[in-house]
Amino acid sequence: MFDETIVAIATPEGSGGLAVVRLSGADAVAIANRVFSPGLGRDSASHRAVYGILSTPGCKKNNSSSHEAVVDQVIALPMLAPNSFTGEDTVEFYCHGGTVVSRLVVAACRSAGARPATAGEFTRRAFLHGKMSLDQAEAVADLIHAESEIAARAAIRQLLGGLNRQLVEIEKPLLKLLSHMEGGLEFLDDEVPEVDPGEVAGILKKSIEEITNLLALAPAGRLLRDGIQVVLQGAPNVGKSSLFNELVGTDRAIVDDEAGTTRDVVSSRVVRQGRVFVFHDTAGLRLTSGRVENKGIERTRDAVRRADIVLSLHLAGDTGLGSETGLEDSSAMMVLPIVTKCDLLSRSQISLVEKGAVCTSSVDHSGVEELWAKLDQAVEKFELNKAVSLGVVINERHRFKLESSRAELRLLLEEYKDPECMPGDEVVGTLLASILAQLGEISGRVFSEQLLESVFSRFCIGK
Ligand SMILES: Nc1nc2c(ncn2[C@@H]2O[C@H](COP(=O)(O)OP(=O)(O)O)[C@@H](O)[C@H]2O)c(=O)[nH]1
Ligand SMILES: [Mg+2]
Repeated sequence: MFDETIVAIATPEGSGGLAVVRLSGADAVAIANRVFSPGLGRDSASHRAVYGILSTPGCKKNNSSSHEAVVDQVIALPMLAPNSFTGEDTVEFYCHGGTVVSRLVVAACRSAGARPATAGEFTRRAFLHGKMSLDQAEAVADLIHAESEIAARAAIRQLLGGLNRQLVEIEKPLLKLLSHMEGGLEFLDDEVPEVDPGEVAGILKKSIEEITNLLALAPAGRLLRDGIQVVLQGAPNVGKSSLFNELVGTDRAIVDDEAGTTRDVVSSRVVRQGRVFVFHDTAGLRLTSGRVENKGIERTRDAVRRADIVLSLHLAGDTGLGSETGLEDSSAMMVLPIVTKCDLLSRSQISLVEKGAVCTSSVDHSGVEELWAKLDQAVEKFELNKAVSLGVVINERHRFKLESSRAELRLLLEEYKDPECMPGDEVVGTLLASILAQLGEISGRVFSEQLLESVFSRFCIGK
């Protein structure tokens, strides 16, 4: 696979000043020389940019003045192995932007012998050439897709090795223990001293603790990647859609005094102070025989189940705070009580509103800033900053591997609890190898074709 030299546009489609086309592989320089004049030279200097003309191959020398042959004026930048992103010989062409020129540059490179790159293939090659670990490769995708400053900062720190360093620290004593156990099996004549069971238990406990600390950052990882999911919930007509529109700043949801107007979940993203909030307006929960409305209500329950923050709305004058329905099986980390239509209340009635509830009105727009302040406060508790400062963004794949390796570590630790029947080195060795294989898949120290496929297929072409 590495014999092939790949080509793709590395910049987004659309008009822009510049576009970058990247070639990577053993023939990158040779292919570049077939399309680029004056050429990069036989011993092209790495990391030195050269200005010239890019033409369709074959036409370059014989017919360089032909309008049909010339594609663009470009800068070519060779970066030779191993000092490139992929670890292979790479040539980047900086051509004029727009949708046409960069495609013509790719077409010229293909005619000269390159094949189009598949999704994530440049990063996949970088991983396979040992330029980065698998979690760092994932951080490249996180960085590209970051929607907020805080998500971008977390991703760049993970790319610089944040999570990887922690994984290495967890794996080191386990690897040492495994090699000791394996050594013990090879030299049965007592050459290798026995490991003290108490010491083994200590190592296992410490690993469990460190994995637990990483897992505690999993919610922050999800919030950084997907945004903070805020669901508005309450009885029909309480004013959910009106408040949703206030929060997202547009008339996104339909507002009407007819109960049951909102049927589907309407979602909208808001970036505020470098963070992404995703608001979900829902159908009001009530008993109804309407088939479509019931489907909407099912979706509301679903949204509430997956929420990070639920805004639980009550009508001004209603004393039902705290007796909300629909929140029973919510895993939301926070429920904020909101009183709506406060413009309909007198001052004395407002003073009776339960402490902690935010008094809002979509008519005079009051309470919205206070609600934002509460949301900002709530977000502080999710420890996003801790994840950023450690450079640890735990995704679903990492979480799954961390949880399964922790479960196996716990099983192994159980074995050490009974001094009467200590497990043999062989049993411990087998279990340790399995735990290390699970952990190793996070960084890619251990990988299969299937694992790489599932990680890199989510990348875009050109990355
Ligand atoms: N007086 C007053 N009326 C409101 C307020 N918010 C919404 N309404 C009205 O209440 C009705 C239901 O509002 P809507 O946002 O559709 O409620 P939903 O069913 O919970 O989504 C509409 O007629 C709105 O104009 C408010 O803050 N004050
Ligand atoms: Mg509504």
